[in-house]
Amino acid sequence: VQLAGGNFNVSESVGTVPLSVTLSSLAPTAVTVPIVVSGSADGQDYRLSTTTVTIPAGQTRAIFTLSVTDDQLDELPETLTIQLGTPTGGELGTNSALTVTIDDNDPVLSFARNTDTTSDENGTITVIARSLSPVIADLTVPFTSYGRATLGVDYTLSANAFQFVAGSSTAAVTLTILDDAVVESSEAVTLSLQPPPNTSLGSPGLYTLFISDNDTPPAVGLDLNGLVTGQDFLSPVGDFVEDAAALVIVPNATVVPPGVQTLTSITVYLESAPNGAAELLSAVNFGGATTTAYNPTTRALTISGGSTSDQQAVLRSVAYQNSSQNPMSGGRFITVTANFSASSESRRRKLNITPVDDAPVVTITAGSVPYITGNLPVLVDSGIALTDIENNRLVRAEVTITDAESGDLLSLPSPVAGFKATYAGSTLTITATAGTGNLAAFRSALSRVQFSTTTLGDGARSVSFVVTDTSGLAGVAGATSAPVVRALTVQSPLLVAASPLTSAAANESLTSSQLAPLVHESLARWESAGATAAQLNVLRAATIEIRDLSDPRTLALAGGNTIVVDTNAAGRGWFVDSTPTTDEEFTVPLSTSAARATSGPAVERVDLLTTVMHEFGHLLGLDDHATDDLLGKSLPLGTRRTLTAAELNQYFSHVG
Ligand SMILES: [Ca+2]
Ligand SMILES: [Ca+2]
Ligand SMILES: [Ca+2]
Ligand SMILES: [Ca+2]
Ligand SMILES: [Zn+2]
Repeated sequence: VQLAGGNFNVSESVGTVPLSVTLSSLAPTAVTVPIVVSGSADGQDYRLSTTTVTIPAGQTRAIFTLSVTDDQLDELPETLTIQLGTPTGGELGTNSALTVTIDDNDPVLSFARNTDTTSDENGTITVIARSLSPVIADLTVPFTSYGRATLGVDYTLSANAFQFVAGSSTAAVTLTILDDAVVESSEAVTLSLQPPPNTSLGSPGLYTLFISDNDTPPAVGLDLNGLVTGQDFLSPVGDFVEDAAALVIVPNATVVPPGVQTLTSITVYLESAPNGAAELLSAVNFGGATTTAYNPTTRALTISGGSTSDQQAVLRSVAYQNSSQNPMSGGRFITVTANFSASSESRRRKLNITPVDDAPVVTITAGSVPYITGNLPVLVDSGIALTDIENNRLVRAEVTITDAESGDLLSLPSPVAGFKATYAGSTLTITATAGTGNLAAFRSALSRVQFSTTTLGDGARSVSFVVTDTSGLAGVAGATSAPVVRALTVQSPLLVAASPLTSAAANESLTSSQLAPLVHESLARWESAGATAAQLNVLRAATIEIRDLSDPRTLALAGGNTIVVDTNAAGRGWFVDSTPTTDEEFTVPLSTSAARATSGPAVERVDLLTTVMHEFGHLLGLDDHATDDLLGKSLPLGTRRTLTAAELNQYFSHVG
């Protein structure tokens, strides 16, 4: 008795396998033999039809069956050794055992879905493969792809196989769809799983992705930016922002003559141009197509000549420009008309215009403003001008002394109706009490800004003006003007030379009747020294005030055509010469034009004649001198200085 056949392999899906026990020769009685099973497979993996095989008398073969269980577990191969036991009625042959290896057929592999459709020609799709049960070891499952969509042209794949990780039951591959500009029909790609050995293919084993084209064929007729409804103007093509480069209006326009017609010309028409000649259309000629220059009267340009595609190319280049610095905001409508041989089509587009706030401009008067320390405040620039292209209201003006000294002050004479002014840190800030003010009102306020200082010493100041507007645009901050600078020159007044105060003079107060003869004599002396008729007219027109100047050394000063003389010569007392035409009180000559008194009332007082003559020099445009002549910066007590013809010539040779 022995087994028929040797060792063999079966798949787990094989079902039932017949096995034979044979006799070497006919036996007179039935032969019975037991079957003993061993191996790694257990009762859950197979079933034998019997445990004892009986070969009836008169036969040499008996069949029993091995049924293999097809489970869904991913397993290693399992073995099953069938061993014949000791027979009854026969002897055991040489082939008494065989081994069956059960090869696993799991996992069962499939796609998670069998199809997807994209409505757009871009994006990525994650394709999932799955196994019915978790894989027991890392598993690579290749696939093939085919279809009208072309790998590398219409799509790419992240891998050419699904990689299952041990313990998992899904794996993914990313399919990336490539967008082209070709008008084409829907295309499909199909992936086909290729299960490796000892796995099996489930359902679905194929996955198909349908890729819809997103490129639309040009409509017949005129199409602006893919919108053929005639309502194109409802979606503005874009914003033209003030100062921007020309904006191309219909970069994707298409023109296709209907039927057998041909394209004659294309007209582009700007429906309104509230900014007049600042607004225009332009185009770039292409191929055989040319453009008439934009006509500001008809507000149109016409494209003609060349092929349809030439004219289409020119149409696509049409651009809108607005060079106004104060463009009217809102929309501009543009009509494009394609004139075909037997019909025409028009479409409208809309542009939005966005203005930009330009800063106001401050214009200052040329030249500098003279100021004598201690004098009344001087207007910094009564001729200041303000402009703003949008004529915006202003919120603020700032006037700053950029090189201020400690005694400096900027102010508005109070009150300037409608404005507040605060001087802090060398800056006078002027705001409208109503929050904003118009240009004219701010100009008026700025024209009244005045400067003064108590700081002695010749020098200069720079006064900077800036103003800020309101922009006039919701949510947009205003713009600030570029600073402009008005120059000031600051000069010291005539000072008394260092000297003690005279108590007797403290209560004196010069009168105009005392002053008048000395003014007359000053004029006569300038005339005799050679002043011109024009200069003498300036001096005759001068106003001479007597005022209590607060500085403890200031005797007098000149500004504009006014001379101010201190009431009591800075506390030293004036010497009012009762014989002004002669200098007999001053006996000691100091130079050809100066002398000192050594006795009499002139000695401890300041000479009023010298002081008036000095200030006359300023009215004629002369500056102080560092020397001890008539134009010297300070005047000692008891000293008279007059003027020679030679000195007058020398003074004006410097002035030029
Ligand atoms: Ca299995
Ligand atoms: Ca395409
Ligand atoms: Ca502007
Ligand atoms: Ca402005
Ligand atoms: Zn002076």
